[in-house]
Amino acid sequence: MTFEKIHTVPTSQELINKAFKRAARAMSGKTIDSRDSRLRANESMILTAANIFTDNLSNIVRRFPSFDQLPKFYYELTDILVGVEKLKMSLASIDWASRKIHEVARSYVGNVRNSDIPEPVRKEAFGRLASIIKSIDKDLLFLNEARNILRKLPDVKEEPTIVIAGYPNVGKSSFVSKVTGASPEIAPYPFTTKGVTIGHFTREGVRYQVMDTPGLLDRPMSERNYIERQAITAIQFLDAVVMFMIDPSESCGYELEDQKRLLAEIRENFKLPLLVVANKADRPEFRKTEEAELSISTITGEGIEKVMNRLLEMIEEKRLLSSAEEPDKELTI
Ligand SMILES: Nc1nc2c(ncn2[C@@H]2O[C@H](COP(=O)(O)OP(=O)(O)O)[C@@H](O)[C@H]2O)c(=O)[nH]1
Ligand SMILES: [Mg+2]
Repeated sequence: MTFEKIHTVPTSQELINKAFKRAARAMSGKTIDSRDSRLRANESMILTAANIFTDNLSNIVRRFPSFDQLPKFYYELTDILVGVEKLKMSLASIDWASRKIHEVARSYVGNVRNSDIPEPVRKEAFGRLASIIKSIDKDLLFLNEARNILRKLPDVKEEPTIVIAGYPNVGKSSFVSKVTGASPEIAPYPFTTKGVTIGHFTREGVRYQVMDTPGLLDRPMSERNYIERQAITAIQFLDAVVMFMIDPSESCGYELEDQKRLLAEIRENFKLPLLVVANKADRPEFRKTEEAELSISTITGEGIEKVMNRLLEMIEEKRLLSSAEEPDKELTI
């Protein structure tokens, strides 16, 4: 996943300890028996410390993805969760510090060469290097927090996706298992306690993704806070269609009227193609409703093939449409 290779970002104090320890160690065992060897020893301590700093700093920057190249879904989530501009600014500070360290080290190496007693010059150099690192303390802390948040983002592939919506217990999970075979993985998703369930299936060589979003698309929008709505908004940046599942038998525990209201809400606010499917056709209380285009039973399997064909058709139609126009980035719920 995009964010998994971001390692823990060290604090400024950790960086300082590491660099100066290594600089001291580089000197141990060296015989210092002349002015020349003393100069060289101090010079190389400065260079060793500076190299440790710049290596570590450029590794931090390199391991963050370049945000403008992120898939829209991840870009949106990153922006909601930590702020893309703030990330860019902190990474720019790290870059700046790295260049500054290089510059300062070079100039002090010159000073050491021209000095009679090199130790105080080297100590001054270490002081300057340490204060550059301390000046980016907040950026390092922020990047580490960001890293801890971003690495928990779900592993959502850039594959055509079917997002399942509908009240709890209507049969969403049963549907995902039925069409994706093996037990789907559960990926953590921000602002949900249950994460999202993601399964895959392949048709004619194309891999598709089926996503169930417990806690997100299974209750009225009015029950959500701003940040949850943003998390829902990000879903719309996937290459996805929505299957809204209703349970006309009401054995899910929610009245059909409530289910219809949620459907209307999602239809109104969610700018993705939507297919309404009635589940539990095997139950005696099942009755057809005009909202549902198709009926299925995830237990007997009836109707599922038809639903899948229709969903794939919708994905294809969406693809043809969106190649004509770019989706609106300002979508909100
Ligand atoms: N009779 C019947 N029960 C179903 C069907 N699909 C799901 N169920 C049952 O409905 C309950 C909730 O299913 P689940 O897939 O967990 O619903 P979710 O909460 O929407 O994910 C479970 O007890 C399922 O066995 C169906 O087509 N027919
Ligand atoms: Mg479920």
